Amino acid sequence: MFTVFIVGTAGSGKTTLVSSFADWLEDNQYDVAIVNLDPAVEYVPYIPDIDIRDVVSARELMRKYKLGPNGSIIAAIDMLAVRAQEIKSQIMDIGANYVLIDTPGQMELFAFRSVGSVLINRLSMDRSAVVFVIDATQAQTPSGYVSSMLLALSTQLGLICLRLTCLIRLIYSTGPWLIKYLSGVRRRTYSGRH
Ligand SMILES: Nc1nc2c(ncn2[C@@H]2O[C@H](COP(=O)(O)OP(=O)(O)OP(=O)(O)O)[C@@H](O)[C@H]2O)c(=O)[nH]1
Ligand SMILES: [Mg+2]
Repeated sequence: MFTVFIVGTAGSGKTTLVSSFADWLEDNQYDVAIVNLDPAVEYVPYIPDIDIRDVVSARELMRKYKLGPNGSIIAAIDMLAVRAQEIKSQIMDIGANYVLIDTPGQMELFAFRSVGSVLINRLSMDRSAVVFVIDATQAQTPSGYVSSMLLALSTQLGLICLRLTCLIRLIYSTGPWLIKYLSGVRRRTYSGRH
């Protein structure tokens, strides 16, 4: 089982990539499951096999604890991290070869807070990858490109035992390229960083 976490800044194209990559995998006879880890999303263009909104809703947390939109997502992810084993068991029960995991665009979760990496590390199977999506329009200027790469680097620093790549979104049909990259990801054999 291969878990692929799709992370990136708000609106960079994570959900679209999950959807189009899942379609491509299915069209090419790969077994795929989708997990939505965004507790605040209203609409997704795919049918998730596991949807975190069934466990915790950011909207409900906003009402209950009088939080703002960002605070409620952070609170929701904190709650999910505690229940990560339960979610991992559900993922394992599906038994798909590829599990694509859509994440919220609040990058502080993965770049600056430990909970993001804790959640990713707890949900990772024997083979895992994190794909960092960068909005192409953000990367058009040198300063935009460098700051996006630094954000990707700061995300990578918090992740143990996972490889991370950066993908600049330009086209929808990234399937062949992505599967080639993923096939090069080694099995996890030790608990150090690489
Ligand atoms: N032209 C173009 N538009 C894209 C591409 N990927 C996504 N979009 C558009 O960009 C917008 C945001 O895409 P999403 O996939 O929702 O982005 P996201 O990163 O999941 O957003 P959040 O979950 O809110 O952080 C949508 O209108 C998409 O149709 C792409 O590769 N090319
Ligand atoms: Mg999204």
